[in-house]
Amino acid sequence: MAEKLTDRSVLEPLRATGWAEVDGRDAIAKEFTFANFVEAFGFMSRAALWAEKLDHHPEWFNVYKTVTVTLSTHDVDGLSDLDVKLAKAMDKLAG
Ligand code: H2B
Repeated sequence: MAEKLTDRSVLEPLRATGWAEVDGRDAIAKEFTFANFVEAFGFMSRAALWAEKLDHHPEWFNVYKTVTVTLSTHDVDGLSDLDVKLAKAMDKLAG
């Protein structure tokens, strides 16, 4: 079971890669932009495998080569370590 983040300092390195806290909600979001739709969809496919592995799933929205991702843990109604893990995995996948 995921646990709500108590140490918010773990968000600091994510801010540096473009993640930002969402207004009015305990969640983080980032917009990823790729060269084209196939690259964007490839990222989503690879991220989906990570999501399954972590049993933790993104909220996301794709328009052409842009993927907007919001991460939050529904089970704890806020951010947990799983959001940090998935955010880091996504940053790696996006290159
Ligand atoms: N994803 C996210 N983002 N938050 C959750 O609380 C969550 C999830 N819970 N994926 C998982 C699945 C849970 O529903 C299953 C039963 O483990």
